[in-house]
Amino acid sequence: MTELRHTQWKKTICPYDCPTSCGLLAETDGRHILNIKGDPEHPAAKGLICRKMHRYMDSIHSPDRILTPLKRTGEKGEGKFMPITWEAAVDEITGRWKEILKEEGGNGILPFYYSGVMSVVQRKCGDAFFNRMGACSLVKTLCSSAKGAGYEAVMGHTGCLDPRELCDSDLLIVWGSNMMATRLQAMPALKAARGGGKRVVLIEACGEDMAPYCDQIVLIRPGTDGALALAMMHVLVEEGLEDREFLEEYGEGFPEFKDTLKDYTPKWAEEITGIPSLVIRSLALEYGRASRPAIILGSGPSRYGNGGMTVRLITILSVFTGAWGKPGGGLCGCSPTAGPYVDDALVTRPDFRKTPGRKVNLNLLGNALNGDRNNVPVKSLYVYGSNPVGSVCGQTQVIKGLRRPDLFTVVHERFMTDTARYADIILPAAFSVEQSDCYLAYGYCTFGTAYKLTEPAGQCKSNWNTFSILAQAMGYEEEYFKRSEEEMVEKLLEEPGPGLGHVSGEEWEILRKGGVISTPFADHRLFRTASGKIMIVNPKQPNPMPCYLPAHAGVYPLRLIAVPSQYTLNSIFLDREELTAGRGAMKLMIHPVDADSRRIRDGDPVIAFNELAEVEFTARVTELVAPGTAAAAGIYSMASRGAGLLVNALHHQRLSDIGEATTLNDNRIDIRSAVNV
Ligand SMILES: Nc1nc2c(c(=O)[nH]1)N[C@H]1C(S)=C(S)[C@@H](COP(=O)(O)OP(=O)(O)OC[C@H]3O[C@@H](n4cnc5c(=O)[nH]c(N)nc54)[C@H](O)[C@@H]3O)O[C@H]1N2
Ligand SMILES: Nc1nc2c(c(=O)[nH]1)N[C@H]1C(S)=C(S)[C@@H](COP(=O)(O)OP(=O)(O)OC[C@H]3O[C@@H](n4cnc5c(=O)[nH]c(N)nc54)[C@H](O)[C@@H]3O)O[C@H]1N2
Ligand code: SF4
Ligand SMILES: [Mo]
Repeated sequence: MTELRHTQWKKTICPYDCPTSCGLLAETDGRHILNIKGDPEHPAAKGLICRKMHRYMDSIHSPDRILTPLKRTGEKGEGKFMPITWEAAVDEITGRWKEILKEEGGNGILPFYYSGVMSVVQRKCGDAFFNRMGACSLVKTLCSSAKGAGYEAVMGHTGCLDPRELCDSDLLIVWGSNMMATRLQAMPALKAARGGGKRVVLIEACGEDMAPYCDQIVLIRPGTDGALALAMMHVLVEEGLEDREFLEEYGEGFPEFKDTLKDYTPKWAEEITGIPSLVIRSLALEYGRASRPAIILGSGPSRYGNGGMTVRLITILSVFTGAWGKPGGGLCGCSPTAGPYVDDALVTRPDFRKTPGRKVNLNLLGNALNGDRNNVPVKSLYVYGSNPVGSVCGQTQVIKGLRRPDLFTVVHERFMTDTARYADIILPAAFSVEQSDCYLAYGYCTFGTAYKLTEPAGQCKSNWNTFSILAQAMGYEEEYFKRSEEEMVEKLLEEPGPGLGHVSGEEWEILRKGGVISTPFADHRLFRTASGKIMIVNPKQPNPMPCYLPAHAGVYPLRLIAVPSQYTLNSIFLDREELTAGRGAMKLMIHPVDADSRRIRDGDPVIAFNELAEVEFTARVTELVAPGTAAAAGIYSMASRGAGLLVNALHHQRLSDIGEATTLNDNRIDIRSAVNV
């Protein structure tokens, strides 16, 4: 007789780095997660989840999961380890740190995390520990901080459109976002708009995934979107389609800015962007004649040396016809909420830091590990919620640093990632369903809590619990380190931020039990800047007058960009064979003109090269990538490619104009065929 298992469906939240933070329902018997589906009660996703998360339980119960602390027995990078106890691991880690602190002070120790888990407590709690230690202070700008800085330079803290408002838009411009991969839950709005006779225009450097869902595809030379935005505004002014009253009443510096626009003709922009001037003109006219146009802005165009300025210009374009404040009009894809939901400082505890600490930008990890003009190399690296070998620019420098025999590396991980292979000690990490937390969706006005559903597998521990025992071994006495993660979540809810100002008793009950609530959309005419006005000209910026800045230059002919894959999320989901098989080999998309001139055919092995490295790909020849562009989809694992380098070996360690952000789309390469080589 088979034993009947008593199971229940419980609410939880997807922990990954997506704008939606989808609600999930997990079927559990209290020990295992048996099934996953979308939570139809989630206010934004409404039950729609991506293919990656349908079988989340396969990742949670994967035979490849790391279940005990491990100590390295082979060479760094070789991937040979033996199990040890938590006690031995913690003794060794804190013993080494105490020595380093005595010899070098906190500047010898570098904490490193980014987007593995996108919650409040588990993601950010390490800041409190390393603030207390006085370790290096990590500048966390691996994703979209140039976009954030560019938007803020114009709109301050004004909330942009929540995608649920797009149902009212009368023209949709998808600008540098592969929504099929990264904003799936906003796709129904796009489809409904087209069904209702509205047009959807795509402005992309690589339109492979989105082309079937758009009426017009405008392929643009990477890093030149600022020129397009300026030329569109030139046409709007020429045709009297700008909303002068709105711009003069709510904007600062419009007359001066308008005077600069006369030079930015469509012909001028054609030279820079590769878009025919007639197309620029007709796009501007269509935009100017719409009453409630929405620009859905992705982060792609911001990951350049001119990325902050590009976003400033697109943001100014979004206010130019007075669309903001009309239902569905304006900009979507920046920050939609009307104020923080929780007080991050309760988790990160900046007050624990007694000395400022050496600032290390995580995009410059290679320099931090190898030393540069201003700094000696760090002595210890602690990585959690990140896989920098695959995700950070300058891969060969990162690996060179990680190979240093005198670098003491600890990686808190769930799987044997390319980074974990270089660790001296690996600590086993918990999955989201094995820990408690709160999550704010960065693309929607929603906030939620998710409580532990099962005990962590094996000896895995959450980030919070790991830092608690490390703190104890370091002798840190603060009450903070003695709290449980549930108590921390409770404290955040007890002292909410302004974004939770309107929450009803019923909604508090949802948050206390675990679930997601929706908060009111921002008032898009309440300009939350210092002056209360839109900063068309911003005297605090390095270039107060918005203008065209070129991206980083390079001697090689093709512009290399990174595009997301629908099968993976950065380097997450590499444990799932059905997803990695669906994604296929590491491919580089190029236009037929660039393929033909190099005698490369679709499916050929090719070598991409520049001054930094040579990396092997499979060519995908497509007219849906802009001529002169090479697009690499997704992050792969070196281990699965026979230790071959990844695309980020071709990326320079350079920062954006504002926001100190990654410029991973701003690199030049050439390609040669590897057939018969
Ligand atoms: N399936 C899946 N989902 C994801 C991710 C993933 O890897 N896979 N990543 C997650 C993360 S970390 C993030 S930050 C978000 C990102 O989500 P979004 O911010 O919406 O950005 P992406 O969809 O990554 O799309 C960037 C697009 O910019 C295009 N692009 C690059 N350079 C330029 C340019 O100069 N001009 C123009 N017009 N387009 C350009 C690229 O071709 C790409 O399609 O998605 C998240 N969701
Ligand atoms: N070539 C290329 N480079 C990119 C991108 C790209 O598209 N192409 N995307 C860029 C972007 S937008 C981003 S945001 C970054 C992301 O870069 P990273 O932050 O490095 O993200 P991932 O590569 O997904 O690695 C996250 C790791 O965290 C682990 N993890 C998950 N949950 C937990 C947890 O609770 N605790 C601990 N300790 N670990 C956990 C996962 O197993 C995974 O190995 O990469 C950037 N780099
Ligand atoms: S990975 Fe993104 S789209 Fe998929 S369920 Fe999670 S939040 Fe939603
Ligand atoms: Mo990101």
